[in-house]
Amino acid sequence: MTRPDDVTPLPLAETARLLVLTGAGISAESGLATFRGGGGLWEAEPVEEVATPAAFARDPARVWRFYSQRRAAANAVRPNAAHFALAEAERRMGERFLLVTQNVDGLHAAAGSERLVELHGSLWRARCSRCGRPPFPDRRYPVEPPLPSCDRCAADGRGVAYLRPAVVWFGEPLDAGDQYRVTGFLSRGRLEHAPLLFLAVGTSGTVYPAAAYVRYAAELGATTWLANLERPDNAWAFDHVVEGAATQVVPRLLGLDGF
Ligand code: BV8
Repeated sequence: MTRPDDVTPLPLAETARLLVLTGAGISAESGLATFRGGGGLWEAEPVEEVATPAAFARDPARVWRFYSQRRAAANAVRPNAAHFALAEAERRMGERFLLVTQNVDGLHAAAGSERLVELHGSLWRARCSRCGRPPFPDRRYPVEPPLPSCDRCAADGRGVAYLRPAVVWFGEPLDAGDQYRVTGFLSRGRLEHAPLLFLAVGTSGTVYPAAAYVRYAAELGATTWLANLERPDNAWAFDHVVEGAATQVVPRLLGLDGF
């Protein structure tokens, strides 16, 4: 276990490819609650009550109150030094860099990241709970009926279909295209015989399939790092574990301390 002051930069050789996976911990120093641990989101609202399709079918207003609270919280904060360092690393590495986030708060995009996969969707998009229309930008804060509904379903005479946050709930599949971007990036590294590095930041490694990416990367020959405030249950899966706050550790790992 490495301490923040002992952090040495990742060995980012000219041809190295870097995939970074982030979780709620990278947004903690911006002021957003994480999911697990003291004061976590899921303590206040049990997952099965607010982040499953059944919960939405049972009580859509309650689910919208939960997500409207999260939109309000995310709207009130800004990216931190760890978000900005990752955006700078992308600018320097280009297509040899890919950022994959489990977060739905929009802070990576706000920091300038573009080579970004929002694996679990985004707070800032909505979609219809019935028809297959693509997700679209939405910044409203519904908290009680009448809840926002799909104008296309109404126009097609299919009655009221509620809109829902365009996030991936438990029991829902991740977007196949997003998953392919992750596996394609990692396997291309092997084809090019380029050094492959995998860095996870601020995640407890409890939610799948994201929690399994470190093992997939290792099977492809990647060297793996975890930067986390505390040692999570899946720390054993990483070659290197750096214990510390993301704003202290991430810039140093990327060789961007004080950039
Ligand atoms: C699916 C979106 C299949 C909404 C979320 C095995 C294989 C496949 C699936 C499963 C499996 N086992 C179980 C499953 C089912 C399930 C699952 O993984 N359950 C878990 C609980 C066991 N997975 C699914 O349901 C997935 N779907 O598999 O579908 C399928 C296939 C075909 C057809 C039908 C179905 C969908 C999972 C996505 C769920 N949606 N979020 C929303 O955000 O509201 S998950 C939710 O958890 C968030 O996205 C969050 O990001 C994510 C993971 O949590 P973390 O980010 O890690 O956050 P956490 O609080 O846990 O940890 C934060 C860490 O940061 C801590 O360790 C802390 O120490 C650290 N930290 C704190 N401060 C700092 C810090 N670190 C650094 N600096 C700091 N300052």
